[in-house]
Formats: sequence, structure tokens, C-alpha cells
Amino acid sequence: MSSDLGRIEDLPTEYVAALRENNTLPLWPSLRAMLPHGIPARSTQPVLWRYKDVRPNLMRAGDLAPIEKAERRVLVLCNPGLGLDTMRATPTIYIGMQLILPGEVAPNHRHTPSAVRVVVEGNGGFTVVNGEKLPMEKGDLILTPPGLWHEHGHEGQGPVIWLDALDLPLIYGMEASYSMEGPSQAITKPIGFGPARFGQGGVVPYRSLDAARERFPMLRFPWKDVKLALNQLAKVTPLGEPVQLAYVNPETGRECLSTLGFSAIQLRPGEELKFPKRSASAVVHVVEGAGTALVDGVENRFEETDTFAVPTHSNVQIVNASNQSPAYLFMVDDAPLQRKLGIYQVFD
Ligand code: GTQ
Repeated sequence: MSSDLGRIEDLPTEYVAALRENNTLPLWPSLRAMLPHGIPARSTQPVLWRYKDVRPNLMRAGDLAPIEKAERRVLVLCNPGLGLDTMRATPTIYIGMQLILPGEVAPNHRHTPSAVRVVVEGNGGFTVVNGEKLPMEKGDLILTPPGLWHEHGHEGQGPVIWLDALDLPLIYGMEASYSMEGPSQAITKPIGFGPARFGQGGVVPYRSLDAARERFPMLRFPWKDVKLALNQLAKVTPLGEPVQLAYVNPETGRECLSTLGFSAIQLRPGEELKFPKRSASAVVHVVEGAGTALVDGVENRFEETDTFAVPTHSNVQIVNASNQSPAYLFMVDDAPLQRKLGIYQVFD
């Protein structure tokens, strides 16, 4: 196995200077760094963001950053292994915590990155996507796919906070990230439009079989339905096997967005789950319950509404701290992108 392919310092100085002069670089001294044997080079740390640390600073942003000036009032969860200025929780996944206060409006825009929201706390928030008003209740997943207009509002009391997940590092890295602003949308669809048509597993509106496929038939996945489905699945899943549901496009049965994937996990009371090692990176948000996550030997004790990063190719074990109640997790990963690239791997 060749690991010593020579160092740049061993080359004649005037040769290296001549290469630089011509905007070129010799591959061989860096080949192994770019193509390491067996496992990728990884800088992502299995970091835990505690909600009790993030929330007070987010509330302070409520005073410091008026919504009219901020457009989106967000604290970005940054992975220290990837640098605190590059807005990455993992190499492909951006995570933000967004605060909206009663009566505020986060104005209408659309952009090339894909985004989703998972509601963390508060009542009365809503997002309008493509003329559909989507109520935001704790644990709900709301999609704002690439290019679709979206704006947020709040018609309740107290703060509303949600987690934003975007493929921004990827799209920005491609130099393909941009947005457009527009006037507030007219609401053109009845409330509950998506779940009323596509919210029941196994059945879809008859006429959708003949119609051209909608790219995004479900924009809101209510947590109460997903939790019920997890509770049903838990009853028939052998212990030791993850109780995990993928959020899919109900018309295709495949992932609902092309880059990022979403799933919900139930940890049964006292359950210790070992996940198979995977090539995808992920971020896990704790919807309900508490426990311990052991990620590549780093132990993180998590509480409800905490969030942690899972690097590619890492060993993951998650334990429910309670012997009485289930715990519920939401996971976002870049597996859909990796599947499309033909590089997705599960190492059982
Ligand atoms: O709410 O549309 O965290 O455009 C980052 C970019 C949220 C949003 C973010 C965004 C949004």
C-alpha cells in the first residue's frame, strides 16, 4: 500500500515555483490526502448543540435583529470541525434555529437550495408554500423545495422556533446558490390540502393516477400522524431493529427531495440501538425524550430539542434514557444525493 508518494518540499524549489507560476500543482504529494485508503478523510465532529445553550441567544436575537432587517432571524449550528464561519453542520447539511415572534412576517422568497423546517416550540406559526398555508405544530416537517416561493408568519402568542435544514453547503459549493424576493403570496389552496389528499399510507386520490405527477404533492407532514405511524411500526419491529420511517413523496414512494432525506425514529423504552455504518452524513434532532448518543466513540447526552451531527462512515449507537417512555428522533441526511451519485453505502 503506497502511502509515501513524496512531499512537495522534496521537489526543487524553482520547479515548484514554476508550477505555481503556471497555476498548476503536482498531484502525487497530495494524492493520498484526496483519495485515502478505505475510509474518507473527515473533519466533521460528532458535536451536540444543546437547546438550553442555543435558545437564550436566539431569544436575544429577537431584541437585536428586527425581522424587517434580518429577513430570517436564525442562529446557524456550525460544526467546529468544519470551521465556525462556513455554516455547515456536516459537509452538505446546513442547520439553523429560526425565531419568529407574534405578528412578524419573514417575507416571501425562493431560492435554489432545498429547505425544510421541523417545528421545535410554540404555537401559531405558519409557512406559505406555493399558495398553500401550512400550520406549524411541534414536530411537523414542512418542505420548501428548490424554486418554490415561501414566507413565514405567526398569528399566535409567544415565540415560535423551528429548525431549518438546507442543502446550502452543497449548492453554495457548486456556486449555484441564489434567491429572489417576491410579493406576499395569495393563498389558493384549502387548509390541510396535502395531508387530506396524500396523508394516508397506501391510498392516493384516484385521479392522481392519470394526472401528471406533482413534484411535491405533500409539503407538510404533521408530527401527530408520523408519531402514530411510528407507534404502530414499533409493535411489529423486533427489538434491536430500528423503528424508523422515511418521509417520502406519496406519489413515487421515493425520497421527497432530491438531495436531503428525512426520517423519524422511535427508541422504545430502555432501547439501545446500534445503527449500521453508512456513507451518508446526518443531523439528528430530538423531538421527544432524552438519552445518549455514542458517535465514533464520542458520548453525547441529549435532552429534548437538542441536535447532534453524525459524520460520514461513523459508528452510531443511541440509547433511550427512559425505561418508561419512548423517545422520538428526527434525522436529516444526504443519502438521496449519495444514492443518485451511486456512492451510497451501508456497511452492515
Ligand atoms: O426560512 O427561508 O435558515 O432562506 C436559511 C435560509 C432559513 C428560510 C434559513 C432561508 C431560510
